[in-house]
Amino acid sequence: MQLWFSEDQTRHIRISVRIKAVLHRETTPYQEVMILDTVELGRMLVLDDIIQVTEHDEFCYHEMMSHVPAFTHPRPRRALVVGGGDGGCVRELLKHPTIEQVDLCEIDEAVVRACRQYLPEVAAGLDDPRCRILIQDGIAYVKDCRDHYDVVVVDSTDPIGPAVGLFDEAFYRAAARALTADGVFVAQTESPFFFQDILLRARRNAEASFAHAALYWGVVPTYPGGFWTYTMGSKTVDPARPDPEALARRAAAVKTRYWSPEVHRQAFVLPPFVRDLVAR
Ligand code: AG3
Repeated sequence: MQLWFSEDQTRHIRISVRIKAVLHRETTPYQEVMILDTVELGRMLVLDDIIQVTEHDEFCYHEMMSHVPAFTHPRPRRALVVGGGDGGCVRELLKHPTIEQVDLCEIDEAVVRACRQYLPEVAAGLDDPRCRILIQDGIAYVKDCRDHYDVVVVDSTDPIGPAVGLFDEAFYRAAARALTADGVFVAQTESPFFFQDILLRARRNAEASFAHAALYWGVVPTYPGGFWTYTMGSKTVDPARPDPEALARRAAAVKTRYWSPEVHRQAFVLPPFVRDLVAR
């Protein structure tokens, strides 16, 4: 028998992944949480039928979400991850020697629990003494923070359900207030092929809330289109022009498989169709 999981990536395009077993399935007040064991991609976290993490390609996403903002900041000490209950971004941020604290603000404790049990390598950082887990709504949490974090990473789901507000301008402005004077913000902003409206809205929000706004990209094979974007806001440092020497020096302390100083710099070089899209 063949068992397949399919995600509708758009209304007319699907990705299907062959499954060995359903390891966990639970309906929470927020969503359906599933962990599937797949034939080719290792274990996979699926929320409301949308692929969030596979063991085989999660590093592509988590490294770009974490290291690009962390290396943009001159000396990050405190970081906040909004969403990201699997712990992948926490694990990457903790690799930075200057990091003293990473707060994870995840709305659904079931995601954290399932990932700790079934995706221990992704969730590895959650037991680090520098990590604090807050099970609460990230929008409400960020609204009450002032001048506290050096880096804010918004590791959200697609803008459906509880994540909708994370794509609003009010949230971007609140995140800017939660950041210190040279703070850096990043959000995952979907595919430039299929979700241009999401990306453009994030871009406008970042421009309205930060001195510098920049888009960068990376490859995540299991996300729609495979070509993924990240939108950054920064209060002082221009993210698109990192100092190559500083990057190379700091990179020596951080072990990665996707991110490198060269990948970091080229990530801000946009193919003309994306450049033109955001320049509009
Ligand atoms: N964050 C979700 C990225 C969006 C995936 N979208 C999709 N497959 N349609 C992932 C959380 C990982 N920490």
